[in-house]
Amino acid sequence: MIYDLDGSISDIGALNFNLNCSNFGDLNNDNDINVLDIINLVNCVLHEECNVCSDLNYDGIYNILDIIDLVNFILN
Ligand SMILES: [Ca+2]
Ligand SMILES: [Ca+2]
Repeated sequence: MIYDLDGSISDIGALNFNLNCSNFGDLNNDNDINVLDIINLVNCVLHEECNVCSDLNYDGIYNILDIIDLVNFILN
């Protein structure tokens, strides 16, 4: 299932561009972008419980590509 930030469930197939995702890549909201956020993203992808801010490449899908984007962002 995919949830919006407010806990509601997104319509399947709906692209949800949420401009409130101010902390790009900071998925656990601790104001730091590090390996913990990667773990957070991996878990949400595996369990299909990602919120809209986890779609780092804005393609509407939560998968390995978003994880790669986050890893690259941290390494850079
Ligand atoms: Ca974080
Ligand atoms: Ca994506």
